[in-house]
Amino acid sequence: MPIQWFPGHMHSTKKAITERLPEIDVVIELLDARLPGSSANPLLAELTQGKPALKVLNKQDLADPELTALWLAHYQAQPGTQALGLDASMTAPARQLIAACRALAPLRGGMVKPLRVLICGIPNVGKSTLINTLVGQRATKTGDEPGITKTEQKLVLASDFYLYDTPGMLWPRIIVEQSGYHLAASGGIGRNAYDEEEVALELLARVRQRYADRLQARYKLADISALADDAVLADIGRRRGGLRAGGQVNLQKAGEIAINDFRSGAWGGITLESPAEYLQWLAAGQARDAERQAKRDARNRKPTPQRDIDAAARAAKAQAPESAESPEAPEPPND
Ligand SMILES: Nc1nc2c(ncn2[C@@H]2O[C@H](COP(=O)(O)OP(=O)(O)OP(=O)(O)O)[C@@H](O)[C@H]2O)c(=O)[nH]1
Ligand SMILES: [Mg+2]
Repeated sequence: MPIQWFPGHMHSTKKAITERLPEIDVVIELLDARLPGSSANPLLAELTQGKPALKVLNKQDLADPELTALWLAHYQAQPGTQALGLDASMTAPARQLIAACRALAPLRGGMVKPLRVLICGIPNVGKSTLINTLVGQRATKTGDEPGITKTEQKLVLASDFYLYDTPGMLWPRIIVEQSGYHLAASGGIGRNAYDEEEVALELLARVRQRYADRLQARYKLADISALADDAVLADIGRRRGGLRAGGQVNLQKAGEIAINDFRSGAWGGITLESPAEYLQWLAAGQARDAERQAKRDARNRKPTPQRDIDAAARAAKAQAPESAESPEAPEPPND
């Protein structure tokens, strides 16, 4: 079952963004540079369609620079799309966004027509951190868990430049299974919506494909290429004190350790997906989804069982007036 997380406050966020959008000049969508495809919210794409937009691959300090370059090239190649990588806590690069927004809405500016910029993206991606960096003070609350910002907030960057911080939003049905795992591993999904051991196993399976050497170095493991994922997780638990009384490995604890190490960058800069991989998963997810939908439609079209037809006929007969029981069909009228 893919991981899903669309709690009630995200419905309110969707409504708030929909209501705010008509007066927005530029949309900045923050993506997580470690999982750009999986962190791109299709619901936001739908809502903000047609608005001048900037894609920011945030947390690039935690991502693999080579893959970040591939993703930026992927987005830049799309018509009308501008993308850049960022570490939201760094002031100078963040301030480049101000000029980029002004360039996207050249007719706005000045006290009468202030530029209005909406910052949106998945939970915990760094929206509020970026706003604080831009405004130059802790104007909005941040924190290392999803769901810190609860309601939309307007911040004044300059007398003619407004920023709107929004609560993180996901989408009601995540059809790419890998995306659910990547979102959970990176901290975009509430802790109650996934199992740490399962997510850590998926994370290790993914990470070892490109970065097995990093895992080996971090946990002082011998060559892991012949080990199954759960054996690698057990080794991590053993190395890092994820043991139960009696010395048995606590895989849940080992899972937490692995996820936290990934999130804090202890494995070095890691990106979980390339553009080509993500597009492949998306196509497979869409095909599976279409198949499921076709099956559901076929079930709904199932022929009515004979006993139901007979019952309906009996009921109709019981209700019909006497004359309708005449065996002779009425003559068609002559014209
Ligand atoms: N390493 C790194 N950490 C970042 C970056 N941007 C944000 N963070 C951290 O990510 C966590 C989440 O940041 P927030 O700014 O609260 O994220 P948000 O998108 O506003 O989250 P919600 O309000 O919950 O949707 C915090 O611990 C930040 O310090 C970045 O570019 N690099
Ligand atoms: Mg926030």
